[in-house]
Amino acid sequence: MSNPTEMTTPPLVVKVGERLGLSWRPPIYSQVHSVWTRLRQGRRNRPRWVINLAVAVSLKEGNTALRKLTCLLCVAVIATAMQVWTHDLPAADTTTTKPNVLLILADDLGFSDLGCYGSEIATPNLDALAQSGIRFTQFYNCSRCCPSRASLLTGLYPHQAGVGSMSSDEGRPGYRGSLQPRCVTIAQVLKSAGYQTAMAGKWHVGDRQPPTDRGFDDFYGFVRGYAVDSWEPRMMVRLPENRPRRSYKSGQFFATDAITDHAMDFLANARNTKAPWFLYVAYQAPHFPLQSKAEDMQGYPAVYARGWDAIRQQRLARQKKLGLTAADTTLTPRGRIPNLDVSQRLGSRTADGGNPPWNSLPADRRADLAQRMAVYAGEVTGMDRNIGRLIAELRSHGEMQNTLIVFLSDNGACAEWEPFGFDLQPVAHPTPGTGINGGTPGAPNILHRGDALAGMGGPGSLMSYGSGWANACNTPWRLYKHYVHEGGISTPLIVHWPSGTARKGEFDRRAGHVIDLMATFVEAANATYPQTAGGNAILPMEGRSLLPALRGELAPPRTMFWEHEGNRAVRAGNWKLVALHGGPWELYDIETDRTELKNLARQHEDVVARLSDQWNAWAERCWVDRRP
Ligand SMILES: [Ca+2]
Repeated sequence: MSNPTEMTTPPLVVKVGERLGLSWRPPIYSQVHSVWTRLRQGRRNRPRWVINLAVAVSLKEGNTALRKLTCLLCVAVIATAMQVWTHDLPAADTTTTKPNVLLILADDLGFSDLGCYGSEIATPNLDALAQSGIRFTQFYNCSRCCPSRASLLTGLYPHQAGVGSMSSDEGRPGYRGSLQPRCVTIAQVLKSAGYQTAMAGKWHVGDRQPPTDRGFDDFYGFVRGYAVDSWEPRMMVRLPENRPRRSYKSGQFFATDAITDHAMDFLANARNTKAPWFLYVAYQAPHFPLQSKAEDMQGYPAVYARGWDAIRQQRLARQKKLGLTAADTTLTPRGRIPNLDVSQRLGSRTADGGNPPWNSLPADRRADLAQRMAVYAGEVTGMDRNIGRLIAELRSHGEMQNTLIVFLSDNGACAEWEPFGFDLQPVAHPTPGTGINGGTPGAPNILHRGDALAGMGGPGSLMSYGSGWANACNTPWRLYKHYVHEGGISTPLIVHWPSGTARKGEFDRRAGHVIDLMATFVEAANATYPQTAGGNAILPMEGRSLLPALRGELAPPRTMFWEHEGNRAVRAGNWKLVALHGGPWELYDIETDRTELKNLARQHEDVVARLSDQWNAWAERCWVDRRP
């Protein structure tokens, strides 16, 4: 709390001073303000909060019993005095005490793609957020765009929400391809608690039910399809229709920038209402087609000329230095090629079925692949640049202190489908609100040479980067998006909320899941999660609030489950039981072997039996297919 201008709600003494034209604030203003805000926010939790503060103060000041007692008494006296003081104020104004909520979702961003998670990619704004917030080391998504988004928006497992697979209706209750009447979104719940709600970016949880039918007051982005051409403005739609939207001159549109432009417009609208706001910014970056502004990818081609083997080693070394991963963590072997048929057709197939050693590739192939990764990195830097714009906007309005910011990715880096990547054709006649939705396994690969290299990632260039680079972006874990091994479901998670936590720059090592975001926001907003909505019974939320982590409380053991495309897993304490579609159960001790290299299934058959029973019971309860 170094910047007093970030305060949201001045105490009376400051208000009076401001009325008199005085800008001076007492040195302890920040601390007093924090105490005051928390007391007004959390009347229900006040006793526990006061005790927590007393303990925190006493630990900071020393260990003697006398000091602890003194601090305890002091805090009790101050808290009692402030309680009396606040009791005399008008009823708590929810428009100022509830936190704003900014949820930022990246698309297909790997576990190690941020600087603060070990990357060489420049992400200074997210790194700064991490430095004054908390990074989670074991936070999980649902390994694919649609299931992760359905789960994080509803607080349910994807199949409970109706989106166990993609956005097509497969008929079965867990695989309807859209959010079902038995769930509500975070936007719906926070709206019922007085929030203004808005979304910008990628929806992908139901083609026929846009965000504005699910609690969002405003929307800009695309409802259908997995991605847009970032250089093509005609794919974006504004909802409700006829609301104001920005127009861009020819050549001025870039999707990540435009999503941010509209997100900032929505914030301006929300501020006019004086209500707290919930903003969901779902960037499509860095999902393919990989595209980047030239300014964002400067210097990257030379970096990636080193190749994926060197980058993997460098990232792991940085992760160890940061304290993100254990010092004895070993790098997994090069990842396997997901689709050997495509690999055979494109000429990338290897004898062992794994990604090839970088140095085994011809020079022209290395130049093409280095440029693909440079564009990807530029797209990540461009997203970070735009997050910096959002943060600057919050700061300029004094909203940083009491805005709960959460950043994460919806799945691990994307290996579709082999090491060389593919090249799509631009959509000639876009439909507003509809992005690209075509299949990709049949797409060709173009080997760019000479002058063509410089055009990669620019207008008309719609490419992916393949399994070799995806492997590097998930360093040091195994496998990729689609799979439920650690490389598929592990995401960076940054939580930033100065009014809500004293922890700064720390790692939190508890296991968490995107189902936790609903519970987190419900608690932070003092909202009520409904039992019914629109005449439909609503399933109880499955997750746990992350606020105990912000308060520094220990996490009790928990069990979490996954299924996607027949890949399945259960995490119970430190045990993880995981299987590929059609494959046998593998058992890992995540505490000592998060790289999933030492399969303990044979040594612990009892654990395998117990956890597989739990997985089957979960599958039965949550409409999950039990495929062989
Ligand atoms: Ca995704």
